[in-house]
Amino acid sequence: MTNPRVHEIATAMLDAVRKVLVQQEVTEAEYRAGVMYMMQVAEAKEMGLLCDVFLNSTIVEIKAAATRGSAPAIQGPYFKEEAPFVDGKLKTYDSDDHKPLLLHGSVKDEAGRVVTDAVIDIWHSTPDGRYSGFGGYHGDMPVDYYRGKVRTDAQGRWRVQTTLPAPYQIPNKGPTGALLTMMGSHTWRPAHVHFKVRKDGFEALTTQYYFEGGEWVDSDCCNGVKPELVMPAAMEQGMQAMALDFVIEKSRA
Ligand code: MBD
Ligand code: FE
Repeated sequence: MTNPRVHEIATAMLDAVRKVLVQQEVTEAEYRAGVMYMMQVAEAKEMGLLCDVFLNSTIVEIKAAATRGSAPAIQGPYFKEEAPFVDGKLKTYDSDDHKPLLLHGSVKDEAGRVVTDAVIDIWHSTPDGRYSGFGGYHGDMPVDYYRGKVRTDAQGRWRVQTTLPAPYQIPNKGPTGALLTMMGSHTWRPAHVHFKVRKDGFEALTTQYYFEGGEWVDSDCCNGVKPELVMPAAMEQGMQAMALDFVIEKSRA
């Protein structure tokens, strides 16, 4: 069955790729190497990573241009829908060498009205740059570590304690890291915390925040940093803290 949207986008993408093949006079050997590369990406289970490293920021730009809510950011490949609700604290390993991080704030709509019962997914890497629930390079951390869901209260406020994430390196033994390196890029992302804010009747907000002065903030290999997403260091109750007031917009039906 014809799907008009897929037809239009897939045709346009193929036209764009063909144009490059012709322009660069790509040889049969180069073409075969490229096909092999894509097979290696699939084999390494890095299709999601590869796409998000190079293309997620463009999708975010499209979305950002149309939103009246908080700045969206790249989701990346490590979101897990099945992350559990948590009571004020994400599960982390005591054996990890880490510093506490307090995250809190509010959720409001475009008119400044409090949004109660919004669900916020929060996820980030371990201090050594791994995500739970993915296996392989990331180890066998259960999916309830370093991620969780919280709800906004009757005042639209939310709060969770966790540990400070560190810069994240794209697995540099894998094909995505290899391509970045061949393209002259490093393979690092600045330390960041991911958020997804959802409430029935509202557009989902997917974003992430960075730490001012953090390593790689000025040269994220995923092009995911915008000034609005870089938070100054703040201390609260003896902990590093980030205060984030999210604005979500009503669904455009
Ligand atoms: C990440 O942790 C991430 O957030 C993105 C966008 C890509 C790769 C790794
Ligand atoms: Fe990430």
